[in-house]
Amino acid sequence: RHDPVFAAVDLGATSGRVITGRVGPDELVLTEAHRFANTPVRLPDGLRWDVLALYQGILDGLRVAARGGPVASVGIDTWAVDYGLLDSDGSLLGLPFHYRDTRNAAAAEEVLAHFGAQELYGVGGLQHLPFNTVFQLAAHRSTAQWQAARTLLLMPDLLVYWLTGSVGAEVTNASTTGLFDARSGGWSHALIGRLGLESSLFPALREPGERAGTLLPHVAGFTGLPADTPVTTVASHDTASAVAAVPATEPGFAYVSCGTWSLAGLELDAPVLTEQSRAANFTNERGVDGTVRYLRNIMGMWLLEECRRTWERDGTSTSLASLLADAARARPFAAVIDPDDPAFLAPGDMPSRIDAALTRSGQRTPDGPGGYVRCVLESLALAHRRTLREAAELAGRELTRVHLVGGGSRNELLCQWTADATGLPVTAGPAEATALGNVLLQARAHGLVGGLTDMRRLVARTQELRHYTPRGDPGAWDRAADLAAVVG
Ligand code: LFR
Repeated sequence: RHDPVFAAVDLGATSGRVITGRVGPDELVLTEAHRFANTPVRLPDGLRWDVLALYQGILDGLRVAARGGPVASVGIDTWAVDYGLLDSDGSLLGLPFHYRDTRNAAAAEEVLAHFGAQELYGVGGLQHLPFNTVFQLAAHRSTAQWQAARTLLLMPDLLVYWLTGSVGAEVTNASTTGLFDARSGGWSHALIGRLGLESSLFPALREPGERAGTLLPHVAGFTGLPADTPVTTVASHDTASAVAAVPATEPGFAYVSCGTWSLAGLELDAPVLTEQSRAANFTNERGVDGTVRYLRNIMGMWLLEECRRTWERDGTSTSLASLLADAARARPFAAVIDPDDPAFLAPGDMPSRIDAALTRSGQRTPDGPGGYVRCVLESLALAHRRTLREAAELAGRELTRVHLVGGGSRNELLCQWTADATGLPVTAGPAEATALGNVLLQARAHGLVGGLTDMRRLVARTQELRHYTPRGDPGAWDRAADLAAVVG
């Protein structure tokens, strides 16, 4: 008898995957069934997600998974904040906007002019990011689509709806909208009303572990999965899934979930909604089992990936391995940027924007790709340090270790420099934390694992982790941190 297999659908900003995970008392093995590109499309009215291509990629992936043997259940996670609107027939109205669409900045300003940042923070407890759903809705409201909209579904909920016909709002992702009450763990109908939105747009909440539904007949037919295959609600916000799979075995840990974004912070029992926390721009997103993901979004590997996209376009494409080797040889602390400069948010030529930021702050621009990569990675390590120290202070915690999970954990320079900059030991891995979290939440719903502690122990026992201890000259990082504070 084999241990059961779960299918995790994990959509990221640049690609989507269907991964199967086999779970047993001492087993946690992932296999990639299918990977497909996620290519946003710029239309005259904005940057959109090609949600039909994503959905077809999911169906194709589930078909591959089904050929491999029985699948006990399916779970979906994606990035946060973005949504589709359904009309009264349940049809999708237009293509969901991409959170990097530039229309949001003005809308955010408008909302803040009417509702103080304090009021919003006091309820939702979110870091101010121009793409928080609450701001996107303000931009959307002037459209014809809006008039017809009856239901708002966040990306994973929309895909679950297409697979099952069942409508709901998963809590970890709902907590990124700005319309969710960080204290009560429910929609804030008071705030929704104050903003002039209809409460009926927002479906009933679902907790990770609940069964969302079973496959619609045509989905079962296409994929070859039995029609009674359950779609299980997981922590549908990818970051929440990743945090659930942090292989921490002791308290006092901090985490950095590092992919397109670096999400750096702590797991808490209750939100921190103080004025200091708001001013420091920390978010209180919902984690599994009512935990709070107290963290800050840092721009992350986006900066590096967007540099590489620019170089590729210009025909100077180089492998990641050789770029990292060049970065390792480049001069330390030659240039520091604030990764969270809003100028870096939109897609486009990243090296030029880094040049502009460096010139503005009176620094010299790098003279080759290795220099840019070094600048980005050192700046990210400094941002990890700043963020984790502030989080610990605001939450009144002592930190003993940093767990760096996600694709960025494969980047040895970033891991070592995060250890050096923070002065804390770094445990790196698993790179597939999000998919593991997705699989584990399904396995738990099927009675195969216990609570968070249990899930994390299983990850720690079964996944390959690397350990980094701080080395080098701490004074050099202190001086670089002083410089970063000035350029930020
Ligand atoms: C990471 C992530 C972040 C969220 C950003 C935009 O993939 O989900 O947590 O802030 O994407 O949705």
